[in-house]
Amino acid sequence: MHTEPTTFSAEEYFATQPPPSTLQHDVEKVREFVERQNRDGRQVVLVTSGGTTVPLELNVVRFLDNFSAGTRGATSAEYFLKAGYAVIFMHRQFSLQPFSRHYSHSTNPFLDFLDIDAPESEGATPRISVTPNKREDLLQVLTVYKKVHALGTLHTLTFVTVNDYLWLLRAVSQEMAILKRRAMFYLAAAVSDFFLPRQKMSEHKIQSGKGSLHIEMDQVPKILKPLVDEWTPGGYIVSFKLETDPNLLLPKAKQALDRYGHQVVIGNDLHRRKFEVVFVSKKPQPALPPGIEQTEAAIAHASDASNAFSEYWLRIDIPETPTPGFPAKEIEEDIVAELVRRHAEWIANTP
Ligand code: PAZ
Repeated sequence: MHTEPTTFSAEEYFATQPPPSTLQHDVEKVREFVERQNRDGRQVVLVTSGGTTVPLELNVVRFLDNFSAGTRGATSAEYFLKAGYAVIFMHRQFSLQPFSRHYSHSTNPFLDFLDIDAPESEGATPRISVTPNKREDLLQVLTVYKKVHALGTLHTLTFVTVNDYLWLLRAVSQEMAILKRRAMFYLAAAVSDFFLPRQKMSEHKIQSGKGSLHIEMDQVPKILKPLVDEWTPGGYIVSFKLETDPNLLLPKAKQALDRYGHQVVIGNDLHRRKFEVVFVSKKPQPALPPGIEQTEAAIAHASDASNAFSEYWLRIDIPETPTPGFPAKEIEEDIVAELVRRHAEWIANTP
């Protein structure tokens, strides 16, 4: 049976797609966290990280996935914590997380840096110690990790499907509205653009007997618009744009800013993302004195793309021999430093 694809508005989406079963519980925990950070006067950043899935069946065996290991989000979360922000880390289940990311099972397995020391006397229990050349790195990570735990400035949440992600994003951003300008949104997750509405999903595993598989997906609603306008109108919103064609990076970033009216788009090319990103934002247009009409020249000036947008390229050198788990320099350190500076300036200058 062929059914026409539907274009969902955000409202229609939430009216027709069911919330994840853990939503209520997750929101209560986020509320407690946000209220505590608000009382303590901290800036809070929501970091989204990892890719969303799109299940093809209700009893899900197969799904489409979006590319992202979670490196950008997990690394950035650490730098935000170091900068004094409280972090809500909303990530794809089992993707990289702050701190433990240094000991990923595939690139730096933790069992490889533990030694078994010979027991001091016969019958004594052998002790475990950290390999001497790994101690300094571990001590540094562990020290910050323990400090963050003692302060209670990191809260983690997980999603798997794009539906989980959308429901959580809406609920968390609504909770963060009380923070007003002190809330930042750092949307680094790779979110599917297409999905299969529940009503069109097969209940059981799709059978292969019919030959080739044809799936028509609907477009995921553009949620940046309600995020900016309704869910958290006071927040500082940074979205990411991933492209594989470098010629599309700037036009797509500018299009997103025009459409959604948020503060920054960070553009990154798939193959260059670890050492090069571009910050795109709208240039503030000079205010006209009261009573003076916009002249045609002023309007033309503002709508000329070269005057309307600012581009700031951030690049780092790539080390020739990176240390697993501990690269010499991470571009996220500079991304976060630049955003922390811009956020502070924006808070100071926005009435
Ligand atoms: O998680 P990762 O470090 O492997 O990749 C990060 C990224 C490329 C997914 C992120 O920087 C990004 O661009 N996120 C937005 C993707 C999008 O355009 O939907």
